[in-house]
Amino acid sequence: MPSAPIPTAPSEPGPVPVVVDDRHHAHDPAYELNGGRVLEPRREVAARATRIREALVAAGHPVLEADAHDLAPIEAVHDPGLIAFLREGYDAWRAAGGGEVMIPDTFRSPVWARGGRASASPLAAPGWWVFDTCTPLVAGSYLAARAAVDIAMTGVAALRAGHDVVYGLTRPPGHHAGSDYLGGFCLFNHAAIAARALAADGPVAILDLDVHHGNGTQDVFWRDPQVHYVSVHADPDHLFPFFSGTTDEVGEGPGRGANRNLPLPHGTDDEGWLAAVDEAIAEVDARGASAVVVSLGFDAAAADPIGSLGVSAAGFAAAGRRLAQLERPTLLLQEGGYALEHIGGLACDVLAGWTGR
Ligand code: SP5
Ligand code: ZN
Repeated sequence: MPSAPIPTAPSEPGPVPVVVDDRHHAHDPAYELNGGRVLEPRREVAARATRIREALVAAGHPVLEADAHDLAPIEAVHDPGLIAFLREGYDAWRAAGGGEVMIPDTFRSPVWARGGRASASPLAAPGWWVFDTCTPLVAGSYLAARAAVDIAMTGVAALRAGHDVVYGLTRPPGHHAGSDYLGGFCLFNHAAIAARALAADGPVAILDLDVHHGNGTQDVFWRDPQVHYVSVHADPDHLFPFFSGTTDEVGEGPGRGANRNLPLPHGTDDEGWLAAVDEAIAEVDARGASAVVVSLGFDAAAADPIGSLGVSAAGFAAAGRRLAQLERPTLLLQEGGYALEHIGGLACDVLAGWTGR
């Protein structure tokens, strides 16, 4: 544990609404291709959300069902072609002879002339839109992706209605998805969608605590000064997404200076992680965000099977306390976290830290 004094409790401790939507169960591919191997079952499973929900309910937090939203907030972030691919690509792939689980076998590459050209073949579509083999798609993936966005947008509405903090139990995760690509277990980027919606009311910060760099969120707001992206993650020299997440990535044009990456060495524990979280929070505070979206992954935990850092339960509780100290309306959105026996407890720890219990 760090030697910093424990912050004072926020003014209104109490239960935190947890927004849920059971349609996430529709995204349940049998396997993924990970490290050149068939991984069955996958890491990113429905039980993740079930475990977190059960733990939060047991801790006394009330459940709020997500309201349906139209496509407008999704279209404010994602390319129409990507949306159409998620909605229709699987059926077209199957009709063209593709297998039960849609995983690309041919990827476009930026070194091809003009970045390659789109093919008319439905068998090529996943290789155009998806950047890895760990994000298999099935018939229900679109429904689940829409449900996660409904959760995030219901959270936005709850903040506007006056809640100071809301927990959106979004699954699948979103922060690796960019405007016109998806991957890293992520379909629609619900944190980016919520942040863009909130940006209509004033400047927004996205604080990304998932162990992986949120390359998709960074890309969405790369040139956007209205949404400040700050990420604490494992150094991409040793962890996915490998090709993004270094300190020299600061945004461009009007967005220059509104992107901040804080990569950490392999094995960083509570002390180093919380020091980076403090730095991230100080930067969010200094830029004067009127609302904060937290991309909340639990894969920085020492127990996580695919993470590389060593954060403890006490570390997550301390992060919750520090987030509350920002005293900004805050939407917590679930990203990663794969240690099924631990993630429910970690969610409770973050909220216990927030509410000072
Ligand atoms: C949202 C989120 O946490 N996405 C993470 C996606 C990680 N996908 C890549 C996993 C590659 C892991 N290979 C591991 C071999 C380990 N033993
Ligand atoms: Zn992650």
